[in-house]
Amino acid sequence: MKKVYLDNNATTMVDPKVKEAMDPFFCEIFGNPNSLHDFGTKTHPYLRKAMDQLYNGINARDEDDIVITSCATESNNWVIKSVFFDHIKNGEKNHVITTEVEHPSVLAAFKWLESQGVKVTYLPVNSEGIVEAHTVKDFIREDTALVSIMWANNETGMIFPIEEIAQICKENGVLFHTDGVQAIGKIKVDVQKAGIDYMSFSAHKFHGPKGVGGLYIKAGKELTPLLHGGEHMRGLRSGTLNVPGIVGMGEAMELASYYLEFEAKKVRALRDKLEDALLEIPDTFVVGSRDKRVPNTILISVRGVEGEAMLWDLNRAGIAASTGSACASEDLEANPVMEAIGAEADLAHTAVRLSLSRFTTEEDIDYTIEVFKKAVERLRSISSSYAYKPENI
Ligand code: 7TS
Repeated sequence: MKKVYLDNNATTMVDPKVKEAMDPFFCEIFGNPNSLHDFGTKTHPYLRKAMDQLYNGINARDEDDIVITSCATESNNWVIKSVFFDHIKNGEKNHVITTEVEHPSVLAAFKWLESQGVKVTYLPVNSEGIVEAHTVKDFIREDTALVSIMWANNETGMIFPIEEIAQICKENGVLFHTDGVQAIGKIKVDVQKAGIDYMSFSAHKFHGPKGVGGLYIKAGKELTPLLHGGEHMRGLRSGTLNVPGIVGMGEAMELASYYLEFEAKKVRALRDKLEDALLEIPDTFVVGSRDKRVPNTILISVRGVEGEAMLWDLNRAGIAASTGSACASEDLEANPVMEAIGAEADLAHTAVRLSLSRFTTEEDIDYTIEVFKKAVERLRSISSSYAYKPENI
């Protein structure tokens, strides 16, 4: 059976060139970089190269602006909790701002802050699923310590006006963190031009390995270490360095920058072809205008078709997609982003996310169009709630 992977916003295939670059660091160059003997020091030039690849990839000033973490969940939690310890716990400030559509690793960390008595503003999004920069300005208060807003949304692919938001935060003396996970490798990310203070990223979202990520920290901006120990990463984040992971993430970042122009165009063309074809199906809706989205993502709603049911049909045909809704025992939860944008109740459960990568082929797309259309027909024919209404088109 043909296999088509269209869940690249969840994770990506490791690029074979990345795997090749990582291979020597398991059985040959396996020393601990902190060891004084040759086994340890042999890793140093490779780590230096990886750090160069990383800071160049996001146009940070130098490698001192980057700390390696285990994933974006760690990076997001670190920034949010560190701001709590540095600026809130001591009574200096007591308010933070985020959006309703952040990844759970941001939202859950803010929920924890709320449990500590911190006031959190969850900014509402517009019908396209983004927050306008002026909205951020309206909610900043005297005691606002941090604004955390993602660069691109994982469900919709919508790109937030990061540069404008960063500027507003700067003017108001508020720290600005962005979750850059879904932006890297999809659009140009220039942390200095954008003027952000902190940015989280994760290797497995751009064809690197799982279990390694990073945090950009603008020069002069501090963070309190959450992992204390052997003073690794300039004392900011202790723990023996994940050498294969770091080497792999560096290589993946360099490849992402290299492929960006070509890949983005090719991926965009395939995404648009898929989207055009699926929108030919009556009663289907895609969230957000194309030109404001990263080039690989479609969040599509098919009226009358439960998102999970569609996933099963696609999966049976070898196609991997996803839905933000989780299947609880009896209840099907609505996609939180669909709820945040105020989607009609009968559409909130129907969202299916299709996310492409540079490894997606034209044949993958043709096959997906064929399978998807058949699945809609089948599922609508057995749906008790769906009645074709021409006025809905
Ligand atoms: N931030 C965003 C925007 C994400 O999309 C994800 C993962 C994370 C953080 C967490 O990254 P990790 O490095 O800790 O794994 N997003 C998804 C997703 O959309 N479907 O599955 C995982």
